[in-house]
Amino acid sequence: MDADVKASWDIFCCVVDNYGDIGVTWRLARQLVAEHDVSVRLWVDDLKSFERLWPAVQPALDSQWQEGVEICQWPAVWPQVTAADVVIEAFGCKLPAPYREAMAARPLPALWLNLEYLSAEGWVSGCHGLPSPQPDRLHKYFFFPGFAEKTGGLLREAGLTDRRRAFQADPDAQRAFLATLGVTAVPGARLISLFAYENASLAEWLDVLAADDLPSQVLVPRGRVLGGVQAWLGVDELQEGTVHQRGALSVQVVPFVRQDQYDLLLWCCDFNAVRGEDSFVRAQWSGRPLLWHIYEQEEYAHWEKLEAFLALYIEGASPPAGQALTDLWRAWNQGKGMAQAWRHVLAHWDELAANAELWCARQAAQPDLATALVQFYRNWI
Ligand code: TRH
Repeated sequence: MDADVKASWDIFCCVVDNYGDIGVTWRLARQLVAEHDVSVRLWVDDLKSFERLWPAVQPALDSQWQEGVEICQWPAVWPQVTAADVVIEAFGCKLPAPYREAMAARPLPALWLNLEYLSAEGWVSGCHGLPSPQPDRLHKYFFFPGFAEKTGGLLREAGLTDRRRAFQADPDAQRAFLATLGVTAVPGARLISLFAYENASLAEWLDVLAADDLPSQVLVPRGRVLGGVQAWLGVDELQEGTVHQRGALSVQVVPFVRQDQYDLLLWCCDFNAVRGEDSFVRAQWSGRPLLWHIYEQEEYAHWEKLEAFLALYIEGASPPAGQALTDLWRAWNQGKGMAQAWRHVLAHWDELAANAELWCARQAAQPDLATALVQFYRNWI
């Protein structure tokens, strides 16, 4: 290949539900363009969901440029397009048959990567990078993000940790950002962000926060957990900007912000409740303790993922602190036992905060996912 010609990448994203599929693929697309000098086309079947995370996106357009990425509406009838050098089929979405033919028809067939969901389970290291034989002359491989050395790693933009630390050391920058959300931090309060699915444990957690000696301030981005928060507060419809006080707890709904601004929210908070895949990873990069509401799967398959991650995550903590966090995550995902679990977490707060920073540093020492993908392609050609 001519060294002056940029490699072309096509990323295919089918939005199954919520924002994780588009959240991950958009983050990856942006990073490939910004840091790896490749040209990227992102095919998305639901631009309305995309617009939530990136309001500059115009859902009515078939094709548009954002952040140097060509964004294309995944059309019902596939047009004739040239296949890219590297094709990412995100989360097993099915490539259009004519596009597959175009991939095979290239002089050098395209490299086809199935980017899988994130899991900390041990088998991931063994499956990462394995070929998936195809009937035509196409080369397809499984590409697994992950936390261990022999996986594809995590999405992490260059300089992320430094930027995050600088922001966390700058109270003015934090104050200014929170003000854009209509938030004034309560002095001395634990600042908590709450992004979750509907959760049966929510009321118990809010009860214990309200009854605590220390004040807590919970910020709730607009989303699925809102119904539970409204029910707990006894309010019909929560308005952004209104602060609701119950005992030691103040609750405020905040807007669902652009993806890069959500990072700033996570960085401002002392504790982040997150969900799915992408917010879960971003909370880890915040260097602060987190609570994961895992995406529920059939036959309780998510439970092994939860336990596998926890086992790795608490490795650097003392057994009692690790157990406290484990109990909290189990309670949150099982719908019971939050009050006691939260009290135990509070008793180990400083250690869990240190562990969060340690974990972040350990993960940041590994190659990031975009770099690993580029390297995989270089090794393959
Ligand atoms: O939205 P999620 O629950 O997404 C998913 C999908 O449901 C997917 O099908 C499933 O398989 C996967 O979870 C495990 O959670 P996630 O992955 O955290 O995606 C949320 C995205 O929204 C993430 O990119 C961060 C972004 N976001 C913002 O941009 N602004 C905000 O204010 C908030 C709260 C989130």
